[in-house]
Amino acid sequence: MGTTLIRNGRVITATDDYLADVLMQDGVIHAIGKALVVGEEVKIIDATGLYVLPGGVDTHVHMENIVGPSITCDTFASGTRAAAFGGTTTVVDFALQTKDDSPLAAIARVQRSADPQVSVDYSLHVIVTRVDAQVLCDVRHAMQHEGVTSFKMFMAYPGVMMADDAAIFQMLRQVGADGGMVALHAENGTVIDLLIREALEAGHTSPRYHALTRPAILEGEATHRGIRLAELAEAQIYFVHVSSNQALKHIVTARAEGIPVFAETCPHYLLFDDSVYNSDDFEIAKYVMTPPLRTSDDQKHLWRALRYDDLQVIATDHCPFCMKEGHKGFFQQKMRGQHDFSQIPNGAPGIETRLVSLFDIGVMQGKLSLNRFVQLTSTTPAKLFGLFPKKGTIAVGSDADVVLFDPAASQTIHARHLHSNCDYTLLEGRTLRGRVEKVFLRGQLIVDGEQWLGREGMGRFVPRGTVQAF
Ligand code: DUC
Ligand code: ZN
Ligand code: ZN
Repeated sequence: MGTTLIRNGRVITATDDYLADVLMQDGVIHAIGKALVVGEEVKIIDATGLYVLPGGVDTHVHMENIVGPSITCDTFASGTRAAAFGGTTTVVDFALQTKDDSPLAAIARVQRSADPQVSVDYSLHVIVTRVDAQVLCDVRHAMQHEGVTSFKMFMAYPGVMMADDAAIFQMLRQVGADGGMVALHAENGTVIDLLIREALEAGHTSPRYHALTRPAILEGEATHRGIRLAELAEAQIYFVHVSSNQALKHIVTARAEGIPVFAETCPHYLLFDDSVYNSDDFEIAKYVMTPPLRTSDDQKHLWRALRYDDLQVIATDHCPFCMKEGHKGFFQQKMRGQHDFSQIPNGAPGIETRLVSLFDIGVMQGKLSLNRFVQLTSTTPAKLFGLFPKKGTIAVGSDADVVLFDPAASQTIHARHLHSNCDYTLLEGRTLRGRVEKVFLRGQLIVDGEQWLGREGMGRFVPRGTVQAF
């Protein structure tokens, strides 16, 4: 494997900011220093004027995920290529435990599909839908022998993915004691289902009813319930896709009480608010994600929480479905819900635009420091999900997953220029400051401007350790 020196870049980690040279050798960061002297065989890349960032870690993505009759339109090949172009070099996707199988079978199934396709490193959370003694045994085995240390559970989607409170409590108790993480989708599923049924009975079929039937108070109620279950179980807990102050206020209180509660939000909750739903045009199906977009007041609370560490991660929840049926051969996508909002598959793309959009609206608008930007998008997700310090920082011995980022460049986003299979981006036509120039995965240059140098199958499954939050 070649040796590459990144010369004279501005190295930014969660804690540091300095000019240095970074030497990458054998897939890891070998040395960091001023004016490093190297042999002629070493490839030198001049990074003057560029930020040298640790590769992004996106701990919430969905490739080839089966959601009822739909399947997310990014394969592991297209989705991880899009991730790389966006400066993300590690993703954590999901392995769904179906009704009959075990978490271990779910992991093996997804690995078989992902391994030959991925071009960045990856891991998996298991979605646990059913808990019994055997499942708990398999969960412990996954943690100890498979390097899978996090498990997602749903408080929504009754009859499909929802786990009841006792199942969640059992998982929290065991996984927490073993040092892993239960990640919760917190919404009161049974009340939401009732509201959906009532809306449809009243003839309300337009996508705007997606948001109206998933009110923030039901996210808040479930978040509070999840926290109390974690408190009783004496377990750490992680809330995915926090969108509202109704949820946040319980997280803030619990953290102040010393309960180890952690949470993410997603770029779309920071970029858009619920004013997009003021229409009956089917175009707004693009914004049908769960939870839905909230008010501009909620958005202010999310920013405050990001600044004061009540939210620790910004992950994408990249869950892409095409607007046009048949685009790149994908069917049963957003158009399924043309006459019934409840049939619109929930989710939106975002993996390629995470870093640049947060750099623009966060760093450039003075809401996040550069260090905090790195911490939220790389370091803390790596720590919370047992990937640090292999991933999530620039340090001697860490994987040489490095992004050269140009803060002075800008770009206008168009779906046709992105690398996802999705046929739209929520950021269409928006000009953003900052650009990912080069991306290295374990020392290998995989993105060079617009050029793709990566290869399907070069990404690796990364066994993870326990939570490093304290
Ligand atoms: N939850 C997710 O985390 N992703 C997609 C849909 C959902 O409900
Ligand atoms: Zn969810
Ligand atoms: Zn998700």
